[in-house]
Amino acid sequence: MGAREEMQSMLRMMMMIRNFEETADRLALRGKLSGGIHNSSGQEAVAVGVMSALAPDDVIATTHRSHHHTLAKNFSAREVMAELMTKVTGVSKGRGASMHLGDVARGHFGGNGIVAAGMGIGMGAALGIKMAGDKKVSVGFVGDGGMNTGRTWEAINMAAIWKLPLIVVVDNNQYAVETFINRVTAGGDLAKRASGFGLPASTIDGQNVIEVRDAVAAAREYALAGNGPTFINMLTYRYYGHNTGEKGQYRTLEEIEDWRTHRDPIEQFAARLFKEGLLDQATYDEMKVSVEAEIQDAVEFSENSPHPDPSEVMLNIDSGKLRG
Ligand SMILES: Cc1ncc(C[n+]2csc(CCOP(=O)(O)OP(=O)(O)O)c2C)c(N)n1
Ligand SMILES: [Mg+2]
Repeated sequence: MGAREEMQSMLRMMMMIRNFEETADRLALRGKLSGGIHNSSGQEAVAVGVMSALAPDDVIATTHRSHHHTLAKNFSAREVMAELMTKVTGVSKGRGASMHLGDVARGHFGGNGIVAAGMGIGMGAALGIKMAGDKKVSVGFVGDGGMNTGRTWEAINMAAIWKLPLIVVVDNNQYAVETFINRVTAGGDLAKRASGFGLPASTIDGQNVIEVRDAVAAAREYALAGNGPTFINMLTYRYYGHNTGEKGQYRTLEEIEDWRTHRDPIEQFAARLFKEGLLDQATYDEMKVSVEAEIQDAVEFSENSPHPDPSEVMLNIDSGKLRG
């Protein structure tokens, strides 16, 4: 893929994620999904930047807010939307819904309703990779809220002493439900805290998709060379409430507007591509149209798909096949 094509595909993926999330949230409010969602709008550059630096075989383990990671890992809008509607055509055959979708066979070790549990799973996957002698890495996503929970640091400690190929990505949208991170973080500096475990640790602009991609690419090289884990705190922001319908009375409208206007990851990246001659208006307009069509198709596909047969509810799922 040439540079122009690669950049445009990263931009389009971020646009697709935004449209997907806003559409899914609206559907949830109209009672069309099985429950609500945790909308990742505003955090697209973290997901797309990370996945752009990974190889298809690399694995991820994520959180309750996982659609952006999942779509960026090349799961289709159709199968993610179908999963939100708990349909058999979904990523997890309609068993996982929004918070527990995943497919181990495709390197996705799942979303997780337990804050920071995905980090432990990501560390376990990294241990598995090391024991098998595979040349790949595991990314453990965790939110800022997960930074103040013990299991995160247990996992980081183990990854550090065993030099596991783990990249810890803090999808730091600065709020844990209604709690602003600075109010609950002793010492203030997460990267400094992580560096106490003896691993490279940094804080970067999570709204800059290229900065994210480059930081993860470096961490990946470091891990593949046998040096162990890296910790990257990515500063980002969520535009909507914690979950569907949550009103966000703990922050000001000005704060949200400021991020949307000055630090939107999609608009910043599009402006950069325009400036560098890698994008023209006609192409950008056409991307918006094709993204809208893709999401509308995903909704229609999902609405027309069946729910799993109730007789299969107690069966296990094994690499896409149902067995007793
Ligand atoms: C162990 C545990 N404690 C509390 C909760 C309730 N809870 C769900 S999401 C959340 C906040 C998570 O914040 P963060 O890690 O920053 O992720 P974000 O929602 O911002 O993506 C909390 C406290 C939970 N699901 N699991
Ligand atoms: Mg958060």
